[in-house]
Amino acid sequence: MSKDSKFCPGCGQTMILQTLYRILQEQKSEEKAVLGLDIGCSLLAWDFLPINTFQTHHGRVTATMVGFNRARPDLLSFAYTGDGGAYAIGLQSLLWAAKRNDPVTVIVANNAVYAMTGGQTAPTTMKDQKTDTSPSGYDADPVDGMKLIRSVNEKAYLARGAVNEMKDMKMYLEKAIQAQRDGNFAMVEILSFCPTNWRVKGKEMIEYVDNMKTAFPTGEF
Ligand SMILES: Cc1ncc(C[n+]2csc(CCOP(=O)(O)OP(=O)(O)O)c2C)c(N)n1
Ligand code: SF4
Ligand SMILES: [Mg+2]
Repeated sequence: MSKDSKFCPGCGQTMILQTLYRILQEQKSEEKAVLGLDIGCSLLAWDFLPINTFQTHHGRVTATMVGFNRARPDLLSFAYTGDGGAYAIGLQSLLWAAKRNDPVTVIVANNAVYAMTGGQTAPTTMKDQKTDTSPSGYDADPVDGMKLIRSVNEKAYLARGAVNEMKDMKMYLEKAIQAQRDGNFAMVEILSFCPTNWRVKGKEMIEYVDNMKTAFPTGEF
Protein backbone atom coordinates (compact mmCIF):
# COMPACT_ATOMS: atom_id res chain seq x y z
CA MET A 1 0.00 0.00 0.00
CA SER A 2 1.44 3.40 -0.94
CA LYS A 3 1.61 6.12 1.72
CA ASP A 4 1.54 9.89 1.45
CA SER A 5 4.88 11.71 1.67
CA LYS A 6 5.39 13.56 4.94
CA PHE A 7 7.69 16.13 3.29
CA CYS A 8 6.36 19.57 2.30
CA PRO A 9 5.41 19.96 -1.39
CA GLY A 10 8.55 20.93 -3.34
CA CYS A 11 10.98 19.65 -0.69
CA GLY A 12 14.34 18.69 -2.21
CA GLN A 13 14.78 15.78 0.20
CA THR A 14 12.29 13.67 -1.76
CA MET A 15 14.50 14.07 -4.84
CA ILE A 16 17.60 12.94 -2.95
CA LEU A 17 15.83 9.91 -1.49
CA GLN A 18 14.22 8.88 -4.78
CA THR A 19 17.60 9.12 -6.52
CA LEU A 20 19.17 6.93 -3.86
CA TYR A 21 16.38 4.39 -4.25
CA ARG A 22 16.73 4.35 -8.03
CA ILE A 23 20.43 3.50 -7.65
CA LEU A 24 19.67 0.73 -5.17
CA GLN A 25 17.09 -0.69 -7.57
CA GLU A 26 19.55 -0.57 -10.47
CA GLN A 27 22.12 -2.33 -8.33
CA LYS A 28 19.51 -4.78 -6.99
CA SER A 29 20.62 -3.75 -3.50
CA GLU A 30 17.35 -2.55 -1.94
CA GLU A 31 17.39 -5.39 0.57
CA LYS A 32 21.09 -4.86 1.32
CA ALA A 33 20.70 -1.18 2.27
CA VAL A 34 19.89 0.29 5.66
CA LEU A 35 19.11 4.00 5.91
CA GLY A 36 19.89 5.63 9.25
CA LEU A 37 17.95 8.84 9.86
CA ASP A 38 18.99 11.82 11.92
CA ILE A 39 16.52 14.12 13.65
CA GLY A 40 15.44 16.99 11.45
CA CYS A 41 13.37 16.67 8.31
CA SER A 42 15.46 13.59 7.51
CA LEU A 43 13.27 11.71 10.00
CA LEU A 44 10.32 12.17 7.61
CA ALA A 45 12.01 9.54 5.44
CA TRP A 46 11.32 6.73 7.89
CA ASP A 47 8.66 5.19 5.67
CA PHE A 48 9.28 7.12 2.44
CA LEU A 49 11.19 4.34 0.69
CA PRO A 50 10.49 0.61 0.87
CA ILE A 51 13.83 -0.10 2.57
CA ASN A 52 14.88 -0.66 6.17
CA THR A 53 15.45 2.46 8.29
CA PHE A 54 16.80 3.30 11.74
CA GLN A 55 15.66 6.39 13.63
CA THR A 56 18.45 7.94 15.69
CA HIS A 57 18.89 10.95 17.98
CA HIS A 58 19.81 14.38 16.62
CA GLY A 59 23.46 14.31 15.51
CA ARG A 60 23.92 10.61 16.20
CA VAL A 61 23.14 9.03 12.86
CA THR A 62 26.76 8.64 11.73
CA ALA A 63 27.81 6.97 14.98
CA THR A 64 24.78 4.66 14.84
CA MET A 65 25.49 3.61 11.27
CA VAL A 66 29.18 3.04 12.07
CA GLY A 67 28.01 0.68 14.81
CA PHE A 68 25.61 -0.98 12.39
CA ASN A 69 28.38 -1.42 9.83
CA ARG A 70 30.54 -3.16 12.42
CA ALA A 71 27.72 -5.57 13.20
CA ARG A 72 26.71 -6.13 9.57
CA PRO A 73 29.61 -5.26 7.24
CA ASP A 74 27.85 -7.28 4.53
CA LEU A 75 25.14 -4.58 4.21
CA LEU A 76 25.27 -0.99 2.93
CA SER A 77 25.11 1.58 5.75
CA PHE A 78 23.74 5.02 4.92
CA ALA A 79 23.61 7.93 7.37
CA TYR A 80 21.05 10.46 6.16
CA THR A 81 21.17 13.82 7.92
CA GLY A 82 20.56 17.53 7.63
CA ASP A 83 23.30 20.15 7.63
CA GLY A 84 22.65 20.99 11.28
CA GLY A 85 22.79 17.36 12.31
CA ALA A 86 26.02 16.83 10.36
CA TYR A 87 28.02 19.99 11.08
CA ALA A 88 26.73 21.19 14.47
CA ILE A 89 25.41 18.67 17.00
CA GLY A 90 26.77 15.65 15.08
CA LEU A 91 30.14 17.04 14.03
CA GLN A 92 32.15 15.12 16.61
CA SER A 93 30.87 11.72 15.55
CA LEU A 94 31.03 12.66 11.86
CA LEU A 95 34.67 13.80 12.11
CA TRP A 96 35.78 10.72 14.02
CA ALA A 97 34.02 8.34 11.64
CA ALA A 98 35.80 10.13 8.80
CA LYS A 99 39.13 10.10 10.60
CA ARG A 100 38.86 6.33 11.20
CA ASN A 101 37.81 5.93 7.54
CA ASP A 102 34.78 3.93 8.64
CA PRO A 103 33.09 2.45 5.56
CA VAL A 104 29.74 4.22 5.72
CA THR A 105 28.06 6.61 3.32
CA VAL A 106 26.91 9.90 4.83
CA ILE A 107 24.34 11.88 2.83
CA VAL A 108 23.87 15.48 4.01
CA ALA A 109 20.81 17.40 2.80
CA ASN A 110 22.09 20.98 3.02
CA ASN A 111 19.24 23.50 3.08
CA ALA A 112 21.30 26.12 4.99
CA VAL A 113 18.83 26.21 7.91
CA TYR A 114 17.45 24.17 10.77
CA ALA A 115 14.32 23.36 8.79
CA MET A 116 12.31 21.10 11.05
CA THR A 117 12.41 23.53 13.97
CA GLY A 118 11.33 26.55 11.94
CA GLY A 119 14.22 27.89 9.89
CA GLN A 120 16.84 29.03 12.40
CA THR A 121 20.48 29.67 11.41
CA ALA A 122 22.62 26.54 10.95
CA PRO A 123 26.41 26.08 10.53
CA THR A 124 25.72 26.29 6.79
CA THR A 125 23.78 29.55 6.88
CA MET A 126 25.46 31.85 4.36
CA LYS A 127 26.73 35.37 4.87
CA ASP A 128 23.82 37.85 4.56
CA GLN A 129 21.24 35.02 4.41
CA LYS A 130 17.99 35.94 6.14
CA THR A 131 16.62 33.29 8.49
CA ASP A 132 14.15 33.36 11.38
CA THR A 133 17.02 34.05 13.79
CA SER A 134 18.99 36.34 11.45
CA PRO A 135 16.23 38.56 10.03
CA SER A 136 18.72 41.26 9.00
CA GLY A 137 21.10 38.77 7.38
CA TYR A 138 23.63 36.37 8.92
CA ASP A 139 26.98 37.95 9.77
CA ALA A 140 29.45 35.05 9.32
CA ASP A 141 30.68 32.64 6.68
CA PRO A 142 29.32 29.07 6.55
CA VAL A 143 31.09 25.85 7.45
CA ASP A 144 32.41 23.90 4.44
CA GLY A 145 31.84 20.20 5.13
CA MET A 146 34.06 19.08 2.26
CA LYS A 147 37.10 20.92 3.65
CA LEU A 148 36.39 19.75 7.19
CA ILE A 149 36.28 16.06 6.26
CA ARG A 150 39.21 16.25 3.86
CA SER A 151 41.31 17.73 6.69
CA VAL A 152 41.03 14.43 8.60
CA ASN A 153 40.81 11.84 5.81
CA GLU A 154 42.76 11.71 2.54
CA LYS A 155 41.01 8.58 1.26
CA ALA A 156 37.36 9.59 1.73
CA TYR A 157 35.12 10.01 -1.29
CA LEU A 158 33.72 13.55 -1.04
CA ALA A 159 31.30 15.30 -3.35
CA ARG A 160 28.76 18.09 -3.23
CA GLY A 161 25.76 18.00 -5.53
CA ALA A 162 22.49 19.85 -5.85
CA VAL A 163 18.91 18.73 -6.38
CA ASN A 164 18.77 20.73 -9.62
CA GLU A 165 21.79 18.80 -10.99
CA MET A 166 20.14 15.37 -10.87
CA LYS A 167 22.51 13.52 -13.19
CA ASP A 168 25.60 14.57 -11.22
CA MET A 169 23.85 13.90 -7.90
CA LYS A 170 23.17 10.32 -9.02
CA MET A 171 26.77 9.85 -10.14
CA TYR A 172 28.13 11.15 -6.81
CA LEU A 173 25.89 8.81 -4.86
CA GLU A 174 26.95 5.85 -7.04
CA LYS A 175 30.62 6.67 -6.46
CA ALA A 176 30.03 7.03 -2.71
CA ILE A 177 28.42 3.60 -2.57
CA GLN A 178 31.38 2.15 -4.48
CA ALA A 179 33.76 3.84 -2.01
CA GLN A 180 31.92 2.20 0.87
CA ARG A 181 32.11 -1.17 -0.90
CA ASP A 182 35.88 -0.56 -1.27
CA GLY A 183 36.16 0.01 2.48
CA ASN A 184 36.26 3.81 2.62
CA PHE A 185 34.29 6.59 4.26
CA ALA A 186 32.17 8.59 1.83
CA MET A 187 30.12 11.75 2.16
CA VAL A 188 27.87 13.42 -0.39
CA GLU A 189 26.40 16.79 0.55
CA ILE A 190 23.43 17.85 -1.56
CA LEU A 191 22.10 21.40 -1.76
CA SER A 192 18.38 20.87 -1.20
CA PHE A 193 15.22 22.97 -1.61
CA CYS A 194 13.41 24.06 1.55
CA PRO A 195 10.55 26.15 0.13
CA THR A 196 8.80 26.29 3.50
CA ASN A 197 11.59 28.00 5.45
CA TRP A 198 13.13 29.91 2.54
CA ARG A 199 9.61 31.21 1.84
CA VAL A 200 10.06 30.86 -1.90
CA LYS A 201 8.34 28.72 -4.50
CA GLY A 202 8.55 27.73 -8.16
CA LYS A 203 11.59 28.89 -10.04
CA GLU A 204 12.76 31.01 -7.09
CA MET A 205 13.73 27.72 -5.42
CA ILE A 206 16.13 27.03 -8.28
CA GLU A 207 17.54 30.57 -8.05
CA TYR A 208 18.03 30.08 -4.30
CA VAL A 209 19.94 26.82 -4.79
CA ASP A 210 22.01 28.30 -7.63
CA ASN A 211 22.89 31.19 -5.33
CA MET A 212 24.01 28.69 -2.66
CA LYS A 213 26.62 27.36 -5.10
CA THR A 214 28.71 30.54 -4.62
CA ALA A 215 29.33 29.53 -1.02
CA PHE A 216 29.05 25.79 -1.69
CA PRO A 217 30.53 24.89 -5.08
CA THR A 218 29.35 21.56 -6.45
CA GLY A 219 31.69 18.84 -7.69
CA GLU A 220 34.03 16.18 -6.34
CA PHE A 221 36.60 17.22 -3.74
C1 LIG B 1 19.55 16.89 21.28
C2 LIG B 1 18.57 17.69 20.48
N1 LIG B 1 18.75 19.02 20.34
C3 LIG B 1 17.89 19.76 19.61
C4 LIG B 1 16.81 19.16 19.01
C5 LIG B 1 15.84 20.02 18.23
N2 LIG B 1 15.98 19.87 16.80
C6 LIG B 1 15.22 18.98 16.10
S1 LIG B 1 15.49 19.05 14.46
C7 LIG B 1 16.65 20.30 14.67
C8 LIG B 1 17.31 20.95 13.50
C9 LIG B 1 17.53 20.07 12.32
O1 LIG B 1 18.23 20.79 11.32
P1 LIG B 1 19.03 20.01 10.22
O2 LIG B 1 19.88 18.97 10.82
O3 LIG B 1 19.69 21.00 9.33
O4 LIG B 1 17.87 19.23 9.42
P2 LIG B 1 16.67 19.85 8.55
O5 LIG B 1 15.48 19.86 9.44
O6 LIG B 1 17.09 21.18 8.07
O7 LIG B 1 16.52 18.87 7.40
C10 LIG B 1 16.80 20.62 16.02
C11 LIG B 1 17.70 21.68 16.52
C12 LIG B 1 16.66 17.76 19.17
N3 LIG B 1 15.65 17.10 18.57
N4 LIG B 1 17.53 17.06 19.91
S1 SF4 C 1 10.53 22.16 6.23
FE1 SF4 C 1 11.87 22.31 4.41
S2 SF4 C 1 13.31 20.56 4.55
FE2 SF4 C 1 11.55 20.16 5.93
S3 SF4 C 1 10.09 18.92 4.75
FE3 SF4 C 1 9.48 21.07 4.54
S4 SF4 C 1 10.52 21.82 2.68
FE4 SF4 C 1 11.53 19.91 3.32
MG1 LIG D 1 19.00 21.82 7.50
